[in-house]
Amino acid sequence: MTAPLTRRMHAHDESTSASSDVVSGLCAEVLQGLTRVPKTLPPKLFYDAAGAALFERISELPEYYLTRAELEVVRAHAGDIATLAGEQCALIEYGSGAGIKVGLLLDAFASRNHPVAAYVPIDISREQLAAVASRIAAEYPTLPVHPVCADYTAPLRLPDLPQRARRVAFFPGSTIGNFHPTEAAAFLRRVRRTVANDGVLVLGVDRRKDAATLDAAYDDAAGVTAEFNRNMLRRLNRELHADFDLGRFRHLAYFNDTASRVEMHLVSSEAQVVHVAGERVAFDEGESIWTESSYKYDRETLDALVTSAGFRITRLWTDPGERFWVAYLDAT
Ligand code: AVI
Repeated sequence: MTAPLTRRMHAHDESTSASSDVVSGLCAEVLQGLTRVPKTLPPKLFYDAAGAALFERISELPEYYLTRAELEVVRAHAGDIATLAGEQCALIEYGSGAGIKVGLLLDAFASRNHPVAAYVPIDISREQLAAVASRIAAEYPTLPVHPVCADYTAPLRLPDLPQRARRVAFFPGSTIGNFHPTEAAAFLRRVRRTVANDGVLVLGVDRRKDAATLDAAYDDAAGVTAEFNRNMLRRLNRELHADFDLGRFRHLAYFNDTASRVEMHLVSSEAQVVHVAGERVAFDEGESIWTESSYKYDRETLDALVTSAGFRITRLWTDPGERFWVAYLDAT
């Protein structure tokens, strides 16, 4: 008989234990970023409920190839991943989002008769996490699901997992690209400690390519990415009592070839003063808030990154258009 969801899903919430600390921590981080030169805001602020919905729309845009390209690779190679990883894996997904790709992996494990010992989705968006966890628990009735609501850019504690289970981390979507290289290495080292010596990381990585393709992917004709970017200010207005006038900030996205990253900014169209949590923040005309970087990797930079974190590339798969990689990394 199927265990009830409440028994199979042990929600582990890293963010409710001290929610006022979380808000004041966020406030301090925002104010620190807005008083820096250049001004910055952390990309994790994108993902309130409206931002998560806008990101879903982005992933369907004709210009935003990343999600489709990665899906092509996962569809083609989920079976290889399940074969390489073997039986009794605990699947830990960083940033579970809508949970489509992990479904392909779980199906591949099931079709090889490789039971999965546990599924641990980790996400900062509580609504999305709850939706994914209950959908996966309903679709895979024998699978123990342990959702963790947390900001995985910081160290976090995972629920206890079966001792014998091989830990397979899954970090899709090229979210690794949203970390600056030193932060990416530090994050991967934490993943490496989590998966331990016989562990695995399946990593989605966007490949370096021509600037025109990248510029279009982050500045779509329908303006959805611009809306996604500006939504961050809407969130600050609501949650930190800010008074940003969204009409006075323009979306800017471009490929910085030297740094191999797409940068997203919100540019102040005029000199203005904004208040955030009671503090005064002055902008010059044309001054920007740097909201996101999306690093694009080639083979050499990817190799250097994963090696520095204690992994090696065992398999590297790409889509037919050679735009995106899914890397199967073993712990060394
Ligand atoms: C989530 N992350 C990998 C996306 C990216 O492509 O960097 C976020 C995004 N930003 C603008 N469009 C999509």
